[in-house]
Amino acid sequence: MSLDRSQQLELYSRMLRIRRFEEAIVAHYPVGHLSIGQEGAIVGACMALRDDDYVTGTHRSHGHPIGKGAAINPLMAEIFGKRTGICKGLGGSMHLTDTSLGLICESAIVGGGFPLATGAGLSIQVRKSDQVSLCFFGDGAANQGTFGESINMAAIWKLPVIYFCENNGYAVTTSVAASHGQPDIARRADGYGIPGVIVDGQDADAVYEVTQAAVDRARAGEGPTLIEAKTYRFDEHSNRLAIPIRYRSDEEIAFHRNERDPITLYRARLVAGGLAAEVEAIEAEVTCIMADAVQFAKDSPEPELSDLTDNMFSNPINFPVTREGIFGDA
Ligand SMILES: Cc1ncc(C[n+]2csc(CCOP(=O)(O)OP(=O)(O)O)c2C)c(N)n1
Ligand SMILES: [Mg+2]
Repeated sequence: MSLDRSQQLELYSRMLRIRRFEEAIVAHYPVGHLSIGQEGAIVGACMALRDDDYVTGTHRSHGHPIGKGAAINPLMAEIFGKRTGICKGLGGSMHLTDTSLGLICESAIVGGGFPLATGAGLSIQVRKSDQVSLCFFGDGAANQGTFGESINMAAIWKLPVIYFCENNGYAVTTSVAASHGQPDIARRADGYGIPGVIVDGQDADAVYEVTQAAVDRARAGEGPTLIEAKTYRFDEHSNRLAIPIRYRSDEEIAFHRNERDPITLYRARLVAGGLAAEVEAIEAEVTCIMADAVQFAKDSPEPELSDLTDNMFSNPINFPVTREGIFGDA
């Protein structure tokens, strides 16, 4: 099943929102791990999901909520650490999420999303709901023990989970070639008796199609699928992180930026399909959305000190919290 034209335009808009959001961060509040270069994989996958489907994410956390269609202002304010942020300014760049859209969390613990997404899948099965749960993870996370433990359980219980690897070729400075016995993570699916699919992560339509097939399978009660989108991180592992070693060549980076940019490739496809005017309108709109979001974030108030102990599942802290520290006198 393919996306119709209006869905393709929405897909383009969401990819562009991720790119412009992160460019705004670099310009105004340079923190975090950027998804630039990986937008095709993220949004292609999210377009196969309903609003009430669950998603877990990673430390590279800006793309997933935007890919699922979250409002931009609260996400930007969160980056700026403001009270109007989606996590009230207390989560920050690695925990951007929007629970109103089924985003359970973005986990900065590498491999931490597997059990959470699997648990959400179990919850769906117990409640006899027809939702699905999608777990974004990186190639580095695939070598955590939680990968095998979670996927095996989902396989034997036929949980409605899609394990979606954004394989960008590196875990910080460690290449897939240096850390995986065989480089195709999706081939591991065979060991759990579930389908494994490799897809070009820079082709958002192709990503959508394989994810939609996995979602249909999960909703039909046939269990999990492991998808591996081959993608590429254009920027450094983390914004402003100075990496003292050369672990990839300038030629490699230039090739991906110039020849394999998922947004450029998708734009060309839409324009060739006669949608140039619509594409330009989206580009103008996204520029305005980001300018508004940055202004909103700048104008928003800082959190109050008392916010520190609010919004907890239980709040055992019964002493005054002061600027001098939680054990202060006042
Ligand atoms: C359990 C754990 N170990 C180590 C780290 C430090 N760390 C943060 S990101 C990262 C690399 C993750 O690589 P990958 O899963 O490929 O995701 P990518 O950064 O490429 O998106 C590491 C080792 C961590 N956050 N959690
Ligand atoms: Mg990686």
